[in-house]
Amino acid sequence: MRRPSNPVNVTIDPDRLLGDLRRLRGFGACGIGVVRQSLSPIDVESRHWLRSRLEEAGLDTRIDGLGTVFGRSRNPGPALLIGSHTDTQPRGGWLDGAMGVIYGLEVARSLAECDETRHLAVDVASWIDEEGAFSTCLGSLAFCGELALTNAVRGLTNGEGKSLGDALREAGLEGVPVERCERGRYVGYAEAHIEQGPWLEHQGKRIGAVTAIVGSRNFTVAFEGQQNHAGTTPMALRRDAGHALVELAHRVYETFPEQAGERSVWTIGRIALDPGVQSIVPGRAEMHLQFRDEDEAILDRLEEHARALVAESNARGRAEARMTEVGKRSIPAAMDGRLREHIERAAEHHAPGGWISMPSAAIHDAQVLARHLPAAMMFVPSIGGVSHAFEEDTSEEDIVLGCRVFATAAANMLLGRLPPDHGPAP
Ligand code: HGY
Ligand code: MN
Ligand code: MN
Repeated sequence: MRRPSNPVNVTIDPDRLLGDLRRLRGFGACGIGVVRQSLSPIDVESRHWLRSRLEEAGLDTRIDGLGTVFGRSRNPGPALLIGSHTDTQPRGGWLDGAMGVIYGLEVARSLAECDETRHLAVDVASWIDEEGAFSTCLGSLAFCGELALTNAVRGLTNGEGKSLGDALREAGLEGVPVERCERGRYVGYAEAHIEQGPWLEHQGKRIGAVTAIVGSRNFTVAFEGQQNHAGTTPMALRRDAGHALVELAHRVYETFPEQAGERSVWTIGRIALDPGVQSIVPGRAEMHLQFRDEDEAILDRLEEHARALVAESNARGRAEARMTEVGKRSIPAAMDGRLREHIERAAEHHAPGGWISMPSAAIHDAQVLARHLPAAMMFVPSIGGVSHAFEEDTSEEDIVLGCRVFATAAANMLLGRLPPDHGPAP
């Protein structure tokens, strides 16, 4: 579907953009990948660097009481809020989140350098802990007033067992106010991100205008059997927690397809056997089950089915299984049709016919902001569809093209100018 292009075109500085992306990659570089989990010393260091770059771009900056980095335009609103995250998975790629934050920095600079857009207000945010070292989308949830820094939240721990409270104290952020969304300041929120999947590359497209973002639910299933001798305990007498876990995992993969939607996904991302040694029948076991879909009704159906499989496991009597939801579930969100149309028009302007509208199978801060502001997302291709892995990458040409499209779309979102033929959003 072709759309006429946008009335305003913005010039970015590709070398400056790539230079900042490469510099950010250096904070926690691990071979070709990046390890920069929320509030780790290297993450805090990178936040201070990012703050300095936002300062140099002429924005009023701060790092808030959770670690989110903000750059606020000195121009009067209404503003466009551009954000993403710079924290990574335990073994992450150099672009997941980071690209969208540096796009925001580059858009703020580029609009300020153009006579036709210098009066426009762009605020930039790097949300803390989108990747959930402590709690997924921690910074955007707090900004939107959906999460407060209570003692329970301070007590959340990361993979090393460090509490959020201790991490904030070590980062020098204890007692610093947590920023909240200023009512009436924003025309909307826009986030650019790598696709992290194969669809753009498979279809030979270079830009994705996101229609909706999936929801995600996370559970642990804990199994309580009886630890025993691996040699002397007859098979018929065992209460092998590991056996019960493997059986349930098999039933998930065997039966989920009949309950799932067309784009549902499910993952058993972690399995632990206790004590995990070869001559002991595991008395305890735990597995982590996550599933995602755009439709809450399908997520409900998958959850109900998973609970039925747990009941079925318990009926086998091998070990007692308990399914518990962990973390805050991510709720599916539709993106704003008018903002999305600005992305589609900008894509048509810079890459005629080289774009598609598509859903996001990854979780993003944009689905939190979408509950409070009109929100839009734009994707660039991931090479081989790989992400959440050191090998994650996108060609420099696609990174630069994506920023051109995003900057043009951002300017037009602020100008609120859709060409006269703007019909209702599809
Ligand atoms: O899991 C996700 O979808 C996101 O990349 N954290
Ligand atoms: Mn991620
Ligand atoms: Mn991300």
